[in-house]
Amino acid sequence: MIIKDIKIFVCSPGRNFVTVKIITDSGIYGLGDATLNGREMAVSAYLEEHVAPCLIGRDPQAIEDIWQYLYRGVYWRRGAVTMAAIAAIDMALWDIKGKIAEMPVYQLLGGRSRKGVNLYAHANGSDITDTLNNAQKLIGQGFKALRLQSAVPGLKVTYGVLGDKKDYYEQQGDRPLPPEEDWCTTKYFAMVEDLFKEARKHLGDKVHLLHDVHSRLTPVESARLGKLLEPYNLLFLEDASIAENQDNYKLIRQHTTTPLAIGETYNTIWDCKDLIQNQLIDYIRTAATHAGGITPMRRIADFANMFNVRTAPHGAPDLSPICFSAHLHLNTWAPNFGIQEYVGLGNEQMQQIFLQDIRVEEGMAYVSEQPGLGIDFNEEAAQQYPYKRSYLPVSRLEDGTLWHW
Ligand code: EZ4
Ligand code: CO
Repeated sequence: MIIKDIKIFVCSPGRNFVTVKIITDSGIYGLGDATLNGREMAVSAYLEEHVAPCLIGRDPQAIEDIWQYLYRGVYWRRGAVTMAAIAAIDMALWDIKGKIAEMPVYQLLGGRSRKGVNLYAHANGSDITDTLNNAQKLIGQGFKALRLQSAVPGLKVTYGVLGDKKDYYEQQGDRPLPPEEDWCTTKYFAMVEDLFKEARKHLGDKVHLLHDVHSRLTPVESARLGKLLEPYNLLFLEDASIAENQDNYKLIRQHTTTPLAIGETYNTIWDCKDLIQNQLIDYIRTAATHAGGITPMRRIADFANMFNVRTAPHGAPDLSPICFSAHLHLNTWAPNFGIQEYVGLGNEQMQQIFLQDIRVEEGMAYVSEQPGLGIDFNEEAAQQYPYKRSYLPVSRLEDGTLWHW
């Protein structure tokens, strides 16, 4: 069997997705997600111009060799664009291997470790009451873990609080440019403790609560936040501070027992290495699409397992349902899986394009039992929603200083 063709699709059913289809001479094909929010066309060009020509004629079953060929072989290692491209190829090859073996991918990884995949859903609100009302609705739907985000009084917009925007940072008009948001740590601290105090009062002790700081705090501020939130027993505090300097987390860790999670932007195991081996975090949040695919996600999970770190893959709306499927296979297998972020299975247009049979019940997701990843891609439907340029926002302090988004 050889790789006969590789097609790259960029479609925009409400937001942009980059999808790879690897077609073999046997007729079996595989699908992968290469979406890099706000930089979609860079990955698409990388795949089209630099990756696809090298893979035509190769054995699609040599997943490991192809991964090494695209990573080690290229000299220019790592980086978001490169790793998203490798990720999509890797996912598509696992999909193909599963179809050849007539097994779902989780079986190829080592089989089932649990009956289903625990999810956490997002409860966002324009104020604390609104957030808690939304949380109650999700609890009513059966969710047992919730990420709480609430608008910060005095700021124009707050990360994670969508208002009427259903697709997060969807298309920004005819001449899109990155929206500008503002940030003030003092105003945030005035809100955030009350959010969790009220949450425990109204939602009780049983529900798992999580919170995403989106890297807005300095390490010492994160340490203070972790201490402040200890009484409310979070499942984890996500992206409290940036960890380009992984030592930042030593400072945070010294001061708080609130469990820490990070990793949604990480591209390789090297980005996680110090955090994991020094046991500075509790959950590693790498995504298959941004960390190079299923092959390295498996290595990160095994490495993390040695240091009591559990996996909690990123599950934002800019990861396509193909990535979500890949995560369900990884999560069904990984002995140290923790929890999966979940924002639904996509809008109506997405459900016409990405065809899958994932079941979500009582706050758990159940992986497809179809061979491979168990997801299909409707090319005709995708063509109806062509790419539209779109950007993530940038964030500034109130004096205009550019800040972490
Ligand atoms: O801002 O995926 O936990 N989820 C997140 C996301 C990220 C987006 C960036 O593209 O932090 O919403
Ligand atoms: Co996040």
